Formats: sequence, C-alpha cells, structure tokens
Amino acid sequence: MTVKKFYFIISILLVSVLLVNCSNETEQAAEPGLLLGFSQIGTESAWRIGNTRDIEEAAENKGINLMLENANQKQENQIAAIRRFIAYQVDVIAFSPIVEDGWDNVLEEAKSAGIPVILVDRDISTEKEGLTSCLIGADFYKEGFMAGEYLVRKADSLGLEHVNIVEITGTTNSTPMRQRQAGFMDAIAGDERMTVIESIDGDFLKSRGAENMRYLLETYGEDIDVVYSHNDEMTLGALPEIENAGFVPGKDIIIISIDGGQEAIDVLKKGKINCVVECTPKLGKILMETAVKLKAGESVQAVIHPEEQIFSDEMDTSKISPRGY
Ligand code: GYE
Repeated sequence: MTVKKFYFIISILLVSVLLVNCSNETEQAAEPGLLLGFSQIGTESAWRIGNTRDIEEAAENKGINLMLENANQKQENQIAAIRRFIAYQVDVIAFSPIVEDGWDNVLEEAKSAGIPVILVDRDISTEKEGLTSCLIGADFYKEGFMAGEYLVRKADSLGLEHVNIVEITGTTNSTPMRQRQAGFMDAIAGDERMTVIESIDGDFLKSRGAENMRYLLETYGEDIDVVYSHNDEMTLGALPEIENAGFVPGKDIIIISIDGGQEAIDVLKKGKINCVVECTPKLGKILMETAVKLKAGESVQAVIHPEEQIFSDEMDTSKISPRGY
C-alpha cells in the first residue's frame, strides 16, 4: 500500500468515527425545547450535593433546560420556587419535598396551570388525588429494614444478649426519616434482645449528629451498644464524639449508617463503621426520561425505586468500587 493510500483510508475511518459521534450527540440532545423547573432541598449532605450534580449533568446530556433552585433547607423557599416555575410556564416541575405535609395549595396551583409535577427522592402526604404524576426515589422502608436485619445478624455473630440502640433520625416528618425508622423497627421487632433507648432528631446534619451524640453519651454512656444513624453526615459528626468519650466506634459501639457516600465507605473500610446501607443519589437520568414522557403526554410509572445494596463488615470492603458522591 502506498503512503498516500494509507492516509486516505485513515481519513475515511476518522470521518466515519466523527459522523457516528455526531449522530449520537443529536440523539442525546433530543429535547432542546423542554424546560424543567427543579426545587432542591439544600446542600445538607454529600448525598444531596451528589444528587444536584447528577441532575445537572443528566439535563445537559439530554439537552433539557434546567431551572434549578436551592431552597436552603426551607419549605417556604421550595413553595416560592414552585410558584416561580408556574409563572415561567415551565413544561414540567420536579421537587424534593423537605417534609411530607403542606404542599396541597401550591400543587393545586400547578395542576390548574396544567403543569405535571414529579416528586424526586421524597414523598408528600395528601388527601387529594392527582396532584403529582409520579415519585422517583429510594425505597427508604427497605433501607431501614436492611439496617435492622444487619443488626440482628451482628448480634448473633457476637453472641449479644441485650442490645441498647440509640437512633439519630433524619428531619422529622420527612419520608426518609419516617420510613427508615419504620423499616428498622419492623426488622428488629421480633427480637427480644433489642431496645431502642432513645430516638433523636439530627435533621440529616453533621453538626446535629455531633451534638446529639454528645448528649446521648452524657446520658447513657457505656450502656449504648449501637448507633443507628439515618445518614452518613450525622454518622460522621457522631464518630469523633464517641472517640472523645473514650469508646472505639465499630468495636465498643456498633455503627450503622445510610447513604453510602465515599467518606463513609472509607471509614467503613477502616472498621469504624460496621454497616452502610446504600441510597443512591443518581436519579437524574430517569428524571429526565420521565420529564420527556410527561411533556409528550405519555403515561409514566407511579413509583420508581432504584436498586440498592448494603455494605458491611460481613464483606470484603476493599472490593467496593468508588462511589462518585
Ligand atoms: O439520606 C440524606 C439527605 O432524602 C435520601 O437526604 C435523602 C436524604 C439522604 O440529605 O443524606
């Protein structure tokens, strides 16, 4: 083959690779006209920050225009954001309700404006029908249940006779708080060794995890066998307090957390956390696909739960791949 012929074949190959890439890109940017308003709760955790990033990336990949508003942990800011989305006449509204109650009025307004609403991550509680189109988020009951099942196995393996548990919960009246508690309680209900000595609201915040842990240690000291914390942030706040009080987390006190962010997984690998139940924040892709369907007037699945797993000292933790949040 001559050098000329060689370069000719190479350039034909390059052009075809470019063409294939271009057609993929146009396929991805299929919805340039769709305007999606999304009200995010805030920036309280690595989970939340990862969730926001994932939603931004997914919107970009699909060519969807995203109006993103951060409510800084306040329901009134979320309500105001939804009202702005209605005034802008967005095609679809999505939001992660910080708590379950108090959404009827603003959602009635969205309904009257004919704008479909997607619940992301958390649910609402309402007597009214048809205010929202669907919910995309984790099965929090199952997460709590898996945490409880782990504890029963752990108590078996250590041969414990009495197990005193303190629970640091997420924001009162939020879906993950209610369901993670209910699932956990149901999983340990039949086990007479288990006693929850106190449940306390840590609002999903690291600072509140620390503050509550200090109080719990002052009150119950060495009677505490287990800390069940509803998210990694509160767990990461609680751990230094446990160490300062002279206990070894993961050994003297069993530590159970939820979310599965990288920082908590690194601590699990060091043995200071015993179990982390995964809750994935990667809801962006399915959110965008659902928004496209709703704009087109298609029906969507009422509840979509992502698959989740459990990471614990029962497994080879060195095999856990990077978490991405
Ligand atoms: O577990 C926590 C957060 O609603 C699942 O909110 C979410 C929770 C998550 O900020 O870290």
